Amino acid sequence: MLPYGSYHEPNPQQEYQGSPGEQRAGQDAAYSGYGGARYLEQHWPVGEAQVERHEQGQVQGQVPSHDHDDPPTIELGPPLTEEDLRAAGYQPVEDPGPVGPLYVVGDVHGYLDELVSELRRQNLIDAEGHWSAGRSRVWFLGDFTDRGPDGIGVIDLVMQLAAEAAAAGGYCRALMGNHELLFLGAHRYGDEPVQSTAGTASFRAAWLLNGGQQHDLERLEGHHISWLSRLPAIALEDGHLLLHSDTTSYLEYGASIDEVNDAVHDLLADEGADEWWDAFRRFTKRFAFRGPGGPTAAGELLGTYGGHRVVHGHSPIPYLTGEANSDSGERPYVPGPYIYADELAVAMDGGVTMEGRLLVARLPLD
Ligand SMILES: [Mn+2]
Repeated sequence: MLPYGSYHEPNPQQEYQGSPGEQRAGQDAAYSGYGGARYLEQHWPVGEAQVERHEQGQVQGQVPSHDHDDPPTIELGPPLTEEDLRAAGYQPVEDPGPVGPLYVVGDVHGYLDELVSELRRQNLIDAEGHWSAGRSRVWFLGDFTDRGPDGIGVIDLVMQLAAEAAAAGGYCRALMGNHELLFLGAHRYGDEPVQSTAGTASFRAAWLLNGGQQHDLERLEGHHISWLSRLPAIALEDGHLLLHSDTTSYLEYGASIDEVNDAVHDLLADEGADEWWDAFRRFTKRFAFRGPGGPTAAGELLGTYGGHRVVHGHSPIPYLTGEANSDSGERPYVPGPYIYADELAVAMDGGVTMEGRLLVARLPLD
């Protein structure tokens, strides 16, 4: 377990105490009603006022300390330089080398400034917006465009980071969300009628109804289309099954990760507007892991594709928890990723489009 086998644990996790609305209503604040769900505070860089916990469970000081003698301790977070490793008593490995920590990024939806801010906060990029995370591994969970102001800027940044991360020995990868299908569909099929249970529809009309930004479409270039069209729908990383949407519809495209990803690629390469539309509709479904059947649904995906926990975007946490329906008029309270479905599922869409927040989290969450 070199070199990430020993590090400071973040502060013991705070149980979610409920939104202000829930607290006022006197409801059981720690229980959401969705399969024992709870919030997990972000693994933000440790603030000075926070108490840090030694890995043996001893609480020490108010200020992060590096005075431990044993075992050697490495500061959380990338990048780890060779000096860091040597200082911690490890010999850097030339090749293939240890993999870096794993991060996931929730739905961005064109909110480029918020994305840059969160990546900076996690030390994944530098002040100039370049990859600074060494061998770290970053997965975006899809939905780059629509609703927010600069979808193409987001895609450009992720493509740039993908190249820079690869050069640094890490990676930055992305899943295909339903908005990628919608955006590509609006570009490729425009106003062409498609079969819809709700009557005649078109990709362009649906895209505009779902926050499509004309200036994004006008700036969409061939290299964006090639990159977007090849994004995988599912990935498995360190036991985490990464999906965009909280739906079991992936099962309709294959019984293995490769089958599903190949099926989606083939569909985008070869099929017509109706098949694209059908895929868009399936990957726009949500809330499969919520409620009494949620753990079973999550377990079905995990049993088929592997992993012990599903990590998804797509459904903003305030909708998932029902907080957004409380009509409080207040900004939704999203302290971090949302763990639910008997802890088989983690929601990562912090609802940046509804004044929530864009979430970047290091996995595993505990
Ligand atoms: Mn989505």
